[in-house]
Amino acid sequence: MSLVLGLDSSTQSLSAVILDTEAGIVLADHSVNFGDDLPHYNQSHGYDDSGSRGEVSSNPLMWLEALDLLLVQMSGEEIDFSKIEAVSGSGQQHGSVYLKSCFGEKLAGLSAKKDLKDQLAGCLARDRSPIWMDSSTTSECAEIAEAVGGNEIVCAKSGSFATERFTGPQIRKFAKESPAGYAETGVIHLVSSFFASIFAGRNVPIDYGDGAGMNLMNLAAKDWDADLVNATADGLAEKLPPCAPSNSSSGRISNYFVRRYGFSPTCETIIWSGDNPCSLIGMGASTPGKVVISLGTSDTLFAAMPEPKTDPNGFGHVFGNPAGGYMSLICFKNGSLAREAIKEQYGLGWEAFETKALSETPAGNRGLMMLPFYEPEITPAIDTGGPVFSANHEYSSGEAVRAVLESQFLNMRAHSNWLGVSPNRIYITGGASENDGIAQVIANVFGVAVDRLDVPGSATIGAGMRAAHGIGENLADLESKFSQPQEGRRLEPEPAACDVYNLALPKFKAFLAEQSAS
Ligand code: ADP
Ligand code: XUL
Repeated sequence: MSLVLGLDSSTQSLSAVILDTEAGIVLADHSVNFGDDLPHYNQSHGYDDSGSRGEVSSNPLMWLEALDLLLVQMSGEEIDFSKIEAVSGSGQQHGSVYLKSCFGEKLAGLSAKKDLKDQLAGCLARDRSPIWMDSSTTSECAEIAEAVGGNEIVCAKSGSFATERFTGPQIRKFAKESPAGYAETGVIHLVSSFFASIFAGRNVPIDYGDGAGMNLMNLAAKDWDADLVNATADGLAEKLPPCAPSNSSSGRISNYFVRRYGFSPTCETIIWSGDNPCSLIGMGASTPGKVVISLGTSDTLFAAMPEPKTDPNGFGHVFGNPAGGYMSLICFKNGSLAREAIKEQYGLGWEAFETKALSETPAGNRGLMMLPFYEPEITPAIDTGGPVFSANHEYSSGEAVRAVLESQFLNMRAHSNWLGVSPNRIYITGGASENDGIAQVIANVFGVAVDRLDVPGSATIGAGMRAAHGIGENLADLESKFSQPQEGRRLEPEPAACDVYNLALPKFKAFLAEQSAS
């Protein structure tokens, strides 16, 4: 029996699975919800968005407390960590943690008698970690692009235009606004490499998957790009951990986990990656051909790519594929955020939300559309100051549910064209993928069948599979064991509805263009 541990530090929760890779089964599945389980941080969804200029951040101490809490809870369930052979993880992408130079030394000497949070609090050079929802760095993006000769160059080098939520522009903003804090910073980690360092007991590299979401890594060279680094902030080269392939080992697990939780001292740690790259693995989509839509806090659409191909409009991204090569990703910020807003506004549960979408209204919603941009949207980059409805009409709850879903997936279809792929099936994952109403709208808007996998949390499972891959297991074998579609849950496209959406697409685009211009 070969057991591995996969973790996922996402926007709202920290989750863990234990995989038996020989048998192909998930032995344990645990989660700590930041808002519910750690209410003293006052971050009901895992972040603080009270900043006035689009700043969104999380408290890194909350993440550390969540890690100890999760492992305590798992120990309480009599999980025996001593049999785990390897650990890896997944982190929400782009978020950054600013640490003093003492961080590495402190990690090496952690006491198993004290909590991580109490021992590491003194190492933080910044008490906040900006996360992917932050949209406050428009001027920093423009400055970086100008310094290297334009966004086309930033994109050719890094795989993306200079992008507000990406780590480089966030670092630049911190360096400009808090020069003393920036000077005190010895190392800047991503959420993924921060957690990976804690498990390894030392500063570890950033993997190519997550490193590509920083506007700092040169995609072709798979290393920090001197022009981008210099354009971002003075002295940044010394503060970045090295880049490394996603299956790199970072050595044996730190003594902290051996003494406190009973891990074996021979347990290997594999560096972490971003949640979307991990999800690519967990969905069994590491080779080109499968398109995945992840319906989490944000919605993302991604696929493995044989060669890096960039989005001429600047909304899509190219990241490293943890299995080697590249992946594309398009992120829609108002995913579950918008669906939840409609659910709350009309006082619905998810079940009612699902039924209404399916039964009370026809496909096309009799022309009633909306732009569901409760928060400034990433794809396309637009701030409508809240949702915009196409008709001056009081939307019933059924009409509102259908409007939010149809507009979200028409928007996704309109903005994924550049990939040039016509999938014959879409694989969905994330918290909202359980919802048949949502899945059916996706099948109809894209005109292809939609499948779900047999496992919960593709990023967490993908992290576990990456741990096994890191100690030499074959990724294709792991995918054949863990990434199988659920039997009997495929949703086929309904031809009449597909026709309606083919006609609705240009109308949606025109509505969007009209609002973008105003
Ligand atoms: P993240 O990884 O970004 O933290 P998850 O993939 O865990 O997010 O998804 C969480 C989201 O899933 C919640 O914010 C919630 O809105 C949504 N969700 C959960 N259950 C359902 C459901 N039955 N129908 C629609 N959405 C759901
Ligand atoms: C991807 C993105 C989000 C985060 C949060 O670019 O910003 O999907 O990874 O999950």
